[in-house]
Amino acid sequence: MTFIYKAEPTRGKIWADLFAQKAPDIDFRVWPNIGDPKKVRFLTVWEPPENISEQFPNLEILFSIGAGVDQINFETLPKHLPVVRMIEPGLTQSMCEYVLWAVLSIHRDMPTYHRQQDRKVWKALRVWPANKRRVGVMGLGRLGQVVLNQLRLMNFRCLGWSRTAKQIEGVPTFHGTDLLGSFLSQCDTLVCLIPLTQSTKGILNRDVFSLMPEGASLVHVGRGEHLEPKDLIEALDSGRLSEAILDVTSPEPLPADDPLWSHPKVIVTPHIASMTQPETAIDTVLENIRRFEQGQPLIGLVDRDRGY
Ligand code: OXD
Repeated sequence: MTFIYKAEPTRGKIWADLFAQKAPDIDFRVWPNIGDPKKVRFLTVWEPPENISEQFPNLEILFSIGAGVDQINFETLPKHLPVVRMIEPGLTQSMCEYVLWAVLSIHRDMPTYHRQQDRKVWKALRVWPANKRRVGVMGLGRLGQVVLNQLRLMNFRCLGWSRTAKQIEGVPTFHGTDLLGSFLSQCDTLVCLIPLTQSTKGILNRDVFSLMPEGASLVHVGRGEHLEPKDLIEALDSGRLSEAILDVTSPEPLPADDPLWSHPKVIVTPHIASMTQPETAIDTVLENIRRFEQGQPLIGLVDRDRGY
């Protein structure tokens, strides 16, 4: 049985070594070296190849190499084909690190100190305790929940919002469009971790910013298409928002002439908040193959109607 990897090639080599150690019976191949396409049962991709069903008539699972699946057009896939998004500890840990860094940077005024340093200004601001800051996480899937738990350990006042109702111990949660306003009005820092779907495209817009407290900040680790960049710039320029840390943009890479690059209140990073770690992800992938063979539910199985 063949497993094809079609994503970042350097990490493909690491995956190949891990498969050789942990699952030597699986014929692991890195795209475009696919061997006999009829033997391909598992395919892991960032972007899927065209004509999947014609090319791989015996494909049994399509894995996304990342947590998101918005890069996959479900219309082009056979209806019966299970699509699985990546849920693995290494990716979760890297997302936690990034969000903690971003929230702490904003909380401890690092963007202001960087601007002061540019002007050689030595000026101390009042240090506030973390429990005076409210951090709201939008998106309460696996990543959102773990991030919230870590933020709580740092003593931030945490709250969460999701499309459908979710309970998280010790965290007030809100759901649906009706409660979005109450949630936003309590977010000194808003962390966007929702999946990109038709209904969340452009959700980070003027209306949302106007519902947040004056001077609030944004940490965006979802997808570039969630954000209306002009609305963000307007909110930052008017002082409605104070800072934005963006790990995702539309398009990516962000073009050299995009005003976000040089906006003094924006920090841009090149979509590195979280990354699948082959060393830990291999176990989830092999566990899913085992579950598939035994007819058990797959970890991270995508609900195509929901879009994630
Ligand atoms: C992912 C990502 O989906 O890196 O994992 O954005």
